[in-house]
Amino acid sequence: MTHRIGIGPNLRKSAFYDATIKEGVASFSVYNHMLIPGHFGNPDAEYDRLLNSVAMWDVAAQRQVQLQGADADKLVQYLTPRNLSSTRIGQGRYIPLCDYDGWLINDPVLLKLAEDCYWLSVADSDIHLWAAAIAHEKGWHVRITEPDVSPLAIQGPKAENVTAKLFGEPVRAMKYFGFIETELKGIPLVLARSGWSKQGGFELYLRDSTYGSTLWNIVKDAGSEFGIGPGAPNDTERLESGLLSYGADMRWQTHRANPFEMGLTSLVDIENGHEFIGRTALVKAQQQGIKRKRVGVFIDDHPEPPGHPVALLCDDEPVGFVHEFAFSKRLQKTIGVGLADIARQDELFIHLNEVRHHVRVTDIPFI
Ligand code: THG
Repeated sequence: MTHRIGIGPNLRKSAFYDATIKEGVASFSVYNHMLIPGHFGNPDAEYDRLLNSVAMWDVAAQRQVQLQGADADKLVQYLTPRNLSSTRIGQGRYIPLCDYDGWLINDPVLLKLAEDCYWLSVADSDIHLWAAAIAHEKGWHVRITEPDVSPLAIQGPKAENVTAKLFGEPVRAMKYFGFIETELKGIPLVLARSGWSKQGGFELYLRDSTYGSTLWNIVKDAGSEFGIGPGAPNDTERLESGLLSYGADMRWQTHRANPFEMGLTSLVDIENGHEFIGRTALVKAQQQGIKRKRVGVFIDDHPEPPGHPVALLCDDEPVGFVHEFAFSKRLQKTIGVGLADIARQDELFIHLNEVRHHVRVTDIPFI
């Protein structure tokens, strides 16, 4: 079944759009109202490339929400349950964001660029509106913008070689989630050791979208001796590695979850008492006991993924969801992630196209 989606002005184009078209992008998805490549025609080869050599991904749809001003630090700390007091300039942090009821609304990477300037590298929800409203209502001095910043990811075991060839040997010593403001042949960038895979790599945050194709080609040329090729955030690898995907694994509109349920308890700092949105609700949730848990699942047979969450059933009663699944080549099994009632994890099933598939719960990460 093939459908076509019209590309109109509501779908923003990435700075790397022209470059990915030239590379033969075969499918797009939509993330933060922007087109994001899904794959380039050979998902199997793209998975192998990520695991064995190096891939380059247009992740410009990971938009930056910039908080700038004298109260930027106050705002960012109020937005997240994670205590940020020890965060230094040049350090990235993975931070959950919750609403007032404790439900996750995003899980960005935070970059501290200056004492009064932060970027939230957001997942797929409109955090700029949320942050701006809160700042305004609080009367805090902080300006919220979406700057012209477009991340390009280099991921895989040879990503370090490519990045060292481009920026010099010292990048090999960069810490995980550390970043620097730099340039490449006059192109302004932030270079970070990060990315949405567990195969290692870097993200180049391009700071001027007019250089999109130029930067793409520079990375492609430097990477050719290491076998670089185009790719995209890889759902199979992320399931194997247990990385969270806001929008897939939880989404405020359709399937809410709190950070305890999603396995982010270590990022919720209730003990040291900083004030943050959702605190009261999370304290209460913790006192009442957490009843659901993020789980890995093995699914019998090799069903076709439906592209949306499916109910997990126990004695024909819904006891949770499977949010996403895929066939893992490394495990030779269909694996997935979901959220399930802690007390009901035996004899589970899902129904797909009127076929019943047995589901077995396991720990994540798979690999
Ligand atoms: N990089 C950048 N921005 C992003 C993402 C990214 N924005 C959207 C999305 N990804 C945000 N979500 C995540 C989810 C997981 C991770 C990063 C961003 C991640 N998690 C590691 C893990 O779970 O093992 C490390 C978490 C930690 O340090 O505690 O990397 O990928 N720029």
